[in-house]
Amino acid sequence: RALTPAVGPARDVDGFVRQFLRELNYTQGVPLSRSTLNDQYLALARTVRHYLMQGWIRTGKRRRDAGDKVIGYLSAEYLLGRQLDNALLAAGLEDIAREAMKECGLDVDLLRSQEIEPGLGNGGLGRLAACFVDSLATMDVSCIGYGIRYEYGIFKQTFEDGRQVEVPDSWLALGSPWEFPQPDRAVQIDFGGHTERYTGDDGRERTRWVPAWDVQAVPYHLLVPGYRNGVVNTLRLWSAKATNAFDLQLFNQGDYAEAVRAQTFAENITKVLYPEDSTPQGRELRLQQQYFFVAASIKDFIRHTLPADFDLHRLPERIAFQLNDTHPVIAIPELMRILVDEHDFEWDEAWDVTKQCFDYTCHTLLPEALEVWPVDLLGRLLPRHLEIVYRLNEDFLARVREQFDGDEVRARRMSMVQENPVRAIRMAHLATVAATKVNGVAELHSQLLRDKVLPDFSEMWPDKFTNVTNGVTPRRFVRIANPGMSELVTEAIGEGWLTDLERLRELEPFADDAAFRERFRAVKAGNKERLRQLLHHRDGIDLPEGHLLDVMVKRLHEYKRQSLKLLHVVSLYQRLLSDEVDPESTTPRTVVFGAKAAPGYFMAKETIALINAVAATIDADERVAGRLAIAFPANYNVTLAETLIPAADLSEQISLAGKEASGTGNMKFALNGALTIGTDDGANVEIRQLVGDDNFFLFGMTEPRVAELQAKGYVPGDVYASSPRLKSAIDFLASGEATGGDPSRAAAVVDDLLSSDRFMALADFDAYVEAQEKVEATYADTEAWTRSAILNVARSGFFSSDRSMRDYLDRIWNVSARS
Ligand code: 26Q
Repeated sequence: RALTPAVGPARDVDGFVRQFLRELNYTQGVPLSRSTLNDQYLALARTVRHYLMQGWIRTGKRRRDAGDKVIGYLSAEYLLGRQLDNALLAAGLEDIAREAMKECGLDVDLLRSQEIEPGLGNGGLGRLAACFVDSLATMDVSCIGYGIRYEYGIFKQTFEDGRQVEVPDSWLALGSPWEFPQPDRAVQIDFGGHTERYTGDDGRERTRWVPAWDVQAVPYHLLVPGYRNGVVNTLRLWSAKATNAFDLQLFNQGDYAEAVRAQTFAENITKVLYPEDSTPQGRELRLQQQYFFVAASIKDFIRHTLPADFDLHRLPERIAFQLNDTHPVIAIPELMRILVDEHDFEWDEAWDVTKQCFDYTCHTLLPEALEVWPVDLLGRLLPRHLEIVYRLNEDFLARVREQFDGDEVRARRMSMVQENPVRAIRMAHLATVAATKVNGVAELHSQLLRDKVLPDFSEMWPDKFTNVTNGVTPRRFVRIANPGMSELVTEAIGEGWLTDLERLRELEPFADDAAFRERFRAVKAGNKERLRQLLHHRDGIDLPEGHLLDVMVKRLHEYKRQSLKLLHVVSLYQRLLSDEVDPESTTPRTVVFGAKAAPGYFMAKETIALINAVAATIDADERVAGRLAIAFPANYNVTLAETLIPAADLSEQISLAGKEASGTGNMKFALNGALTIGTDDGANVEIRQLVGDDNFFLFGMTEPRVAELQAKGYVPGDVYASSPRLKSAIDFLASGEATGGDPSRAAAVVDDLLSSDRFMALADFDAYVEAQEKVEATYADTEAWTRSAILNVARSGFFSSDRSMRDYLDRIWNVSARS
């Protein structure tokens, strides 16, 4: 009998039904007639999983046999979104599954909507990681995504009296059909204790780490299927488990409860995702998470993925670890420790290997977002790693002094150790020194990274720095999210564009085809209808029909300037209430907000409450009914994005220039035929260059202008005093007229804008309103608008994450794709 991997169920409706019923009966343990929707969803998910297993087994074998270099993507976050839709698409089983469910008297769409998305990330960075692993599988590149299996992902947002209330997201509660636990491949992770010097058998002075406690890291693997290519890569997510189920000492002393408590302590490490994405607090548990998952990943790679007795001097031939921001940077001293302390490498030899194994991607420009770890904390948790970082820093600073004539000021600036306000390790400096390549995530960001964030480093190593502009996966964000448009595109230009997105260019001539424009509009109208249905059922929100749909969805942060959008809404409201304009002459508009605030971020939470209060006021005001509406559905997530983005007409990308590293939502909107109103920031710059100025509403200060204004001293009160429209909007807000007569609702946000306005929303207000007037004028010309929308789609193929991955392969990993 040939011991080949299982072939999976037959790829027809019959085979699918059979497997589905088997899953329902034997795994869920219920007959169809007694099964709940959740039973049916789980059985369906497991059925689809069956079809992927052969691909997973074969892919693994092929990669091991070939000894391929692996991309080890190290990311604390993967914001995956629902798995079933993507698995069905990748496996080419959508039609079969639909038919099969129908034969069972079930509705595949209803079952799909049962899935709770694994929200194992905060926002852009986590979603980017999910897009990247999708693209690498589709391009048949060997990649293992390493991360954390948080028991609770990003919180579920609810509103109480318009204020954000966080509810834990128990995505595992109803069963997790997509993961495979591998408890037999658990590894031990050490923490705490102290270090000791000793003399080895060979007479050499050595160091050993004597840890104080440890936990087990249990891997769970998830499938990452390529698009219709039979490739299935792996995501390895680590879960913490107590090493000894019971502390026997305590147990024997009769303190059973204390013994169990110790277990809980260890298992806390992967309990919850930190819901912060911009001003990280130096929390001990967060550092534990970071070390926990990178130490487990490196150990696992060396022990289980590399052949036994592999010569670690050749490690860089087999792995390129990509550091997704600084969150996994503790991997650098960890690899040094393994090579020097456990494998007897000389220091310089170990450093040479380590440097070749890491590349670093920076995702921010905000100084407060750069991670630093206080040395007392690091020393307590990872004493050996702190020593290693100190030694690396000494060597590094010696080089700096040598190269720059003992320039002490420069050495202090570049040091991996910050002295004030507390002694702490600058993770970005450590990453930059170690990495072979350092990249930013959009052209402008990479430029600013070189010139402003890490100028000394780019002077020292100009070739180390590069750019890779972000991208998004067209499988999820075009094909799954927008089936109507996908079909239309295929009809127009044929198949193949989904894995070669630049081919969307072939749509350009269709922008001038009136019949095509008509159909394109019909698709958009259908998408809006789908959104109306969803918001009605999901949130009890009834969107008006026939409005310009103006969408701002992203994390709530001052630099992204939701407050600027809100001021514009208030100004529109005022215009409708004034006698100066005939309401009938204005463009009916619905503004949709979606945003989660970090739970401890006061101003962000105040902004949410204010938006909700203004929305309620406008909603209750008969005078503007049919002309202006604000909707703020709670709990914006990947799943909502998939329905919201394809329905949008206008994409709001209005961060202060120089603050948004890239943005990726901006790309999703353009690819779905929304026009962008945006600042010269992040990837907006490249979107505008590609789609053309005529098809993009640019406004606001450029980054150099922002820097200039900052330097000369920005006074928001002066802007307020000199712009009548702005003054009027702010006064209106402050008076409580936009918040149901309650001025206290607006106080915190208004006070902040008038007194500090760190992100210069007021300075860009007039330009923003003018650009919005251009939006209205263009929207009034339906054909011109549709033409622009089509051109946005046709010219945004560059923003496929397949292209991003090709750039990483060429510029950073020196690996080639098979397709
Ligand atoms: C770090 C330490 C402790 C706690 C939290 C964090 C933390 C977690 C998440 C810090 C930052 C993040 C996420 C950052 C992020 O999403 N950045 C975004 O990355 C996108 C992908 O490159 C860009 O498009 C966005 O511009 C950028 O804001």
